[in-house]
Amino acid sequence: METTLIIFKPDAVQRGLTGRILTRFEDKGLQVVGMKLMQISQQLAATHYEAHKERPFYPGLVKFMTSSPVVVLALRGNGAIGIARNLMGATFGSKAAPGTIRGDFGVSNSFNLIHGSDSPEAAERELKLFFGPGEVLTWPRHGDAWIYDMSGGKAE
Ligand code: 3AN
Repeated sequence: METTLIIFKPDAVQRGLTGRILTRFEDKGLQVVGMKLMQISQQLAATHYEAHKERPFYPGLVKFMTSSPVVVLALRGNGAIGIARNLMGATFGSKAAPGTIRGDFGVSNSFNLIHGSDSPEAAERELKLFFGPGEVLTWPRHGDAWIYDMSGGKAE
């Protein structure tokens, strides 16, 4: 099982899309194992986006991400990182395919609604940045027996 870090960015929260975007992930079968509303500090944004520090869009990105509350989630499932990225769609709203979150809910390139970890290493690092000890839970989900084929002894 993988766990990925998802952020509903300020535009998603301000536009009242939190519930509709969360539903996409729940409908797919990913399990919510962490969730909170928070305001990202300058320092946290700088750490989270340190790989983009030299990019021209970096100052605007940090300003945007710290401008208003976000919802952060830890989502768990088999292949959760790739599944979440596919549900999100391409980085730019103008290019993202219909049926994806970015493709269906936005047209902007910089206000692109959502962040999702792009690798297991990134997920591990980002989950630690946004969730403290005890904030990501392991809980048995009633429906798992019908979301996964468990007949072989593991989730398929
Ligand atoms: P993704 O979020 O699809 O993984 P990345 O990792 O390439 O995209 O970029 C991280 C974030 O930086 C994006 N979510 C987006 O908000 C922002 N970003 C990337 N490229 C640009 C750009 N050319 N102009 C404005 N913002 C950008």
